[in-house]
Amino acid sequence: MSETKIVKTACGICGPCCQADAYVKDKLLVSVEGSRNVKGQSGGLCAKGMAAKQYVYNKERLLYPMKRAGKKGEGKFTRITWDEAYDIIAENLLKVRDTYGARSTVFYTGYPKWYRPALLRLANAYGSPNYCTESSTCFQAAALAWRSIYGNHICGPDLAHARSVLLWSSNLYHSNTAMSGIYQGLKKRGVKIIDVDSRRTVTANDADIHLQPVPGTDGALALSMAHVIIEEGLCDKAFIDNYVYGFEEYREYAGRYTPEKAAVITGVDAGLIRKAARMYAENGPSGILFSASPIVHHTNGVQNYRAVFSLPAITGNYDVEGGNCSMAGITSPCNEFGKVRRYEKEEAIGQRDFPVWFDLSCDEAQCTRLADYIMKEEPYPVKALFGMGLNHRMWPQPEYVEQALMKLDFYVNVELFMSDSCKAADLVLPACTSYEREEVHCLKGGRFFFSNKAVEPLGESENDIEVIMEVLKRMGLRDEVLEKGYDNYMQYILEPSGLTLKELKDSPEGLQGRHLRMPSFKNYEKEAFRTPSGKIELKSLVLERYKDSHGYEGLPVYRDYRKETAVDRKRYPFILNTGCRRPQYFHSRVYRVPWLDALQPSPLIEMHPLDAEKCGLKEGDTVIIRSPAGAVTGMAACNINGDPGVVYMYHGDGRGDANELIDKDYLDPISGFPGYKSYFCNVEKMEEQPHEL
Ligand SMILES: Nc1nc2c(c(=O)[nH]1)N[C@H]1C(S)=C(S)[C@@H](COP(=O)(O)OP(=O)(O)OC[C@H]3O[C@@H](n4cnc5c(=O)[nH]c(N)nc54)[C@H](O)[C@@H]3O)O[C@H]1N2
Ligand SMILES: Nc1nc2c(c(=O)[nH]1)N[C@H]1C(S)=C(S)[C@@H](COP(=O)(O)OP(=O)(O)OC[C@H]3O[C@@H](n4cnc5c(=O)[nH]c(N)nc54)[C@H](O)[C@@H]3O)O[C@H]1N2
Ligand code: SF4
Ligand SMILES: [Mo]
Repeated sequence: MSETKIVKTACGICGPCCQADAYVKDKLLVSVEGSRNVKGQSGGLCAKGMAAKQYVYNKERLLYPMKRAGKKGEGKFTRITWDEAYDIIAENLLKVRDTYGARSTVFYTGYPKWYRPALLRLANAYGSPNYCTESSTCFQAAALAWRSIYGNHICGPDLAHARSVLLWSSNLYHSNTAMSGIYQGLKKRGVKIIDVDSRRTVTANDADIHLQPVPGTDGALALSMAHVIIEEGLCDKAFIDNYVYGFEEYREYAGRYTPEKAAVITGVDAGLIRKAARMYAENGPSGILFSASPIVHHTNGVQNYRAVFSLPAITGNYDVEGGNCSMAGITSPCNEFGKVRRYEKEEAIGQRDFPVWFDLSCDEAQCTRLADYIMKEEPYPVKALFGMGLNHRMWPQPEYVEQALMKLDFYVNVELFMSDSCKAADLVLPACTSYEREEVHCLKGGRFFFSNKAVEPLGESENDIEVIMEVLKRMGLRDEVLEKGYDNYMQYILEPSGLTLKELKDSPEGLQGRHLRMPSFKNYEKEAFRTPSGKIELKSLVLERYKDSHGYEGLPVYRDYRKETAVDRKRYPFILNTGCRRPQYFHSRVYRVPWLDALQPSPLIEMHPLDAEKCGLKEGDTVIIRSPAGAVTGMAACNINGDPGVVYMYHGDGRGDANELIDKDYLDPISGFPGYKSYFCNVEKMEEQPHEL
């Protein structure tokens, strides 16, 4: 019997990576807890993190490389060696490149973020413009909305100095454990909080003002706030005169959205809209805390967020202390993200459909329509897919995506688990968790942290970046960073900070980077905005380029999906909002974890009690939910969190997949993001086995 040792490591179950202490005995992980005294971390882990043991030692973990043995999709595999696996990959990917050209191979990753720059390097070395990620449905549309106005990377709020915070919209207690602590700090400091959320949440409960719009009507709400600010003379006239382009047309357009009109569209009381607008404009400096997803998961998502992001421009809350700033806090330079550019010499998939995505330099291709591109061979044949953490259930109509995956000449998925998406693959390769690898983390405030390997990788599972490095080598491709091995890769990340890997490894609590970048404000006084006009564009000249070809508008125009979608509302009376985060789940990945799965017996269909009564339902009933795209079963959960007329359901659950209800063509025409949060449905009690499921 050996002693229990504590290893300083990290939980990577949801991505941001909380520092964790792993208790290891006889080479096995026996328990985990959050590292104490870490800045910005409460000390505890969340429910998912606490279930780490069942995640690492899950019975669905992939342990060996495996090759398809049966028909595509049948799920039959035989074990092979890594050597054989690499040979198969090199042979197939080189064959596709020779026959169809490099662009016919897509390099794709799902939500996992930590190995992304290495995967991009591999795609570049191969010569494919098609480096794609799950960000074709997450964050990038918000970033695009911001960039179309200000021309730079999306700016977060300077929370340390803000007097008001406009939280539009994020349920921090459920989706961002680390931020929820900071949010509590704001409250203690007496910062005024306006939360815009279509439901009454724990986060909304702490706000001074809660605006509760009908999902997807946020653009109208933001325009009416702008209307109040302009009408009441609360805007920053000097800032607008000097730095803003298109203000007159914007003013005229926002003028049409009186709070009374917005109240009809959004369901928010006109008086409350006025109060919120005054608080944001008068109790400054004010920062907008935004989210990666709920506002842009609508068919008018980009324009709705553009309306929200226009507010700093008219109030001067841009790049000032306490506002939304290009650099609000201390950072340390590192080479982890954003230092490699995507290969752009060839047309990427998505480029014809969503040109602004590419003009505003999203460093990845837009792949929401990937299944269509594969099935229809448009704009050119896509024949191979090198996937890492690919989960087809994250997309609308997943069964169609699955069919497309099976049409490929060659599809490999590097995964932790034998997921449904692996079953469609020709080859599956086992990755390891954060507890089984070493990693350098760049943290907020210019800090770095080294997470140790707590236990040896299970079976023959491997660190994803080492897999990428070997694939590069086997294809005879060159990349100056990937060629030099994993230790060198970690040193490369650290290089700009002035730290060495050795000293970081020797500092279990982490280290402050030696080269720090200090906050800087009002950068616009020194350099022009990186927009076509050189100013902040309330009327976007980039969007206007595509007015005739794609119908894009330069102003943040509000369009109402309830009027514009051709759906029989008598048949589908409810708005369907899928994917609001639940604290115990993380997309598709932890349903297989018994402790977490036990918290919810089947997919919940959340409805207002008044709607449930109308449908003759009660809490706990087994129900069938239908949309024009499909039908799934679940369990009715009646609560007053949302308003009547809206049904909420989480996604990623193979037992009842919300994405089977979303039409694959129901997309925002600017960003390509699916309208996950405003489609249409009805709900019925399930009396007997449905025939058409
Ligand atoms: N209906 C609906 N659909 C949605 C959303 C919604 O709100 N509603 N949200 C969208 C958004 S915002 C996002 S971000 C996407 C997320 O969508 P996904 O990419 O599906 O996210 P996950 O299920 O977390 O992760 C994908 C896979 O990565 C694997 N994985 C985890 N860690 C590693 C690792 O270190 N290495 C490797 N190789 N694999 C790993 C997991 O086992 C999992 O199978 O879903 C989108 N889909
Ligand atoms: N536990 C857990 N945490 C997660 C994730 C997870 O799957 N599980 N996923 C991660 C990922 S990939 C992402 S993108 C983030 C997202 O994190 P959040 O931004 O917090 O995402 P949501 O919970 O989907 O939406 C936030 C709030 O927006 C409200 N909402 C929904 N639709 C609308 C709308 O149209 N208008 C307005 N005003 N409000 C609306 C919902 O009621 C919800 O309370 O979470 C991350 N964190
Ligand atoms: S928030 Fe939870 S799941 Fe995510 S890294 Fe931290 S402990 Fe792990
Ligand atoms: Mo996301």
